[in-house]
Order: sequence, then structure tokens, then C-alpha cells
Amino acid sequence: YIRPTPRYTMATKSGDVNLVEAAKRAACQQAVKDNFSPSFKYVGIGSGSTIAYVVEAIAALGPEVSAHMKFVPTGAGSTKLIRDAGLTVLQVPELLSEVGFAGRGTSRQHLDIYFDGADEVDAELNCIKGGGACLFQEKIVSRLSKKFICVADSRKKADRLLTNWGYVPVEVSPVAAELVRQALIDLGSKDPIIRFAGSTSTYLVTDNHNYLIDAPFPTLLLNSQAELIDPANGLWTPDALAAKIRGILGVLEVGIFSGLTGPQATAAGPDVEGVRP
Ligand code: ABF
Repeated sequence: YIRPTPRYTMATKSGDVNLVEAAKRAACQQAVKDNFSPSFKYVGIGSGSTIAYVVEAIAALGPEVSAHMKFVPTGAGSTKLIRDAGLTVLQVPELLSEVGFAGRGTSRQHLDIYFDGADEVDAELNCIKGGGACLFQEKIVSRLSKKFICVADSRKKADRLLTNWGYVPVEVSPVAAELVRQALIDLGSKDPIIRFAGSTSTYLVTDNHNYLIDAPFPTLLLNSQAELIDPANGLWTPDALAAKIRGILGVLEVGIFSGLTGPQATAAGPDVEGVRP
């Protein structure tokens, strides 16, 4: 089963792997220290391995800080992570019935903050997300949050998206998967693949009962370079490509998250010395 895989390589030497884990943990502790407040009521928790250290850091603050808070997951993995840490889980539908409908045009950003990892982050904090197969619910939780804190070690940093990570994950309705796959080829993707479950020959089904297509594209421009977009030559910005893919019949969501540009965009946290893409 041929799969597009991230081009960065996990450090193989045991020492390096510990270095990567130490950097992930340090970045998470820094992110919680800089952004977490006892005044929070609703907190979004993402997927993947890095986010585990965010939950560890929050739980370490003690029940006196977190007992009144509710933690909104992005899938089965983050639900278990929250529960195993002794924190209170609140699923998205329960959140929305709990906060109620406050009328047209009122803010839907009910979560105080949302912490999550990423597969790759560019110089404008645009992210590729979805390698962990939770992108649809991650996008929902991100949309419901006042602030999204992305935590990643330096292997994920790139000047432009798709430098080291090999593809854009796209969550699709199973019945339309092949239709979407062909439309992605029309858009310039090379050999998009409907993702298999592990090393089996059955397609992966996401927590929200959809399929994923992993679609390789050439390295993306920065959003601030929108004037250079040239689809015929595969030149897209993250926002433009995400909008184009989202418009394909059968696509639920795209694993491109728009970052912040300008002064707010600061990449905090320690680098992983010695481990580079
Ligand atoms: C989530 O976890 C996904 O969007 C992303 O694919 C994955 C990153 O996992 P890790 O932190 O283990 O690299 O953020």
C-alpha cells in the first residue's frame, strides 16, 4: 500500500527520540504557562502525541484549578486523554446545548482556548493538520474557540507548508471519495490516496464516520504572497487551496488551518537542537 508520508523523519537514534519528546513536553509546559488561566470554563483539547503533554501540564496544576472546567475533545483519542487525566469531558453537541443559542450574529466562540498540535507550521502560523485523522472535529473545535494555541517541536517548522510534510489531508464522505480523489487530481494533486487503516487493505474510517484522502501538492506559498497564485503551475496559498478543495462536492473539511499574520504570530517554545527536517 503506497502512502504519501511526511518527508521529515522521526529521529531514529534513541537519544534523539528522547530529545524530541523532551522538546515536545517543554513546548507544552511553556504554552500552558503562557496561556492557561484558572478563569477558563471551556478548554479545547486536540489530538496526537504532543497534546498529551499539554493535558499533563494542566492536570499538574491540580483539581483546585481545573475541577470546575470542562474539556472539549477533538475525537476518541483526546476524549480518552482528558478522561485518563481525571478532567471533565464535554463533547461538542453537549457544549452547544449547555451554552444554548444566544441569537443570530452572537459569537459562537464559547471555548476560552484550544490547544492542539500540527503536522507542519509555516512562517505565518498556517498549519497542516489531519495526519492523526481528526481534522474535521479539530476544525469544529477551533472554530468554537476564542484562541487556538498550536504546540509543536521544531521538526514541524517550515518556511512554507508542504516543505517537509508530504500532503494535504482531506476529510470526505465515503460515497464521494473517488469523485473527490479525481477532482483533487484536476486541481493538481499528484497521486492522492484514500487513507488505509494502518497496514490493512480497508479504508480508515474517522471518528466522525468519514474517509480521508491524503493529497500531495507542491509546496504552498504564504498567504501574504496571494498575488503569486498560479493554479496552472500548482502555485497556491494555503487559504486559496483550502477554499478550492472545500468547494469540491463530497469534501467535509480540509487539513489546512489558517494562521495569524503580523505581530500576533509568534512561534514560542524551545527548538529541538540537533533534530532537523
Ligand atoms: C493533531 O495531531 C493533528 O492535527 C496532527 O495530525 C497530529 C500531530 O500529532 P503529533 O503531535 O503527535 O505530531 O494535531
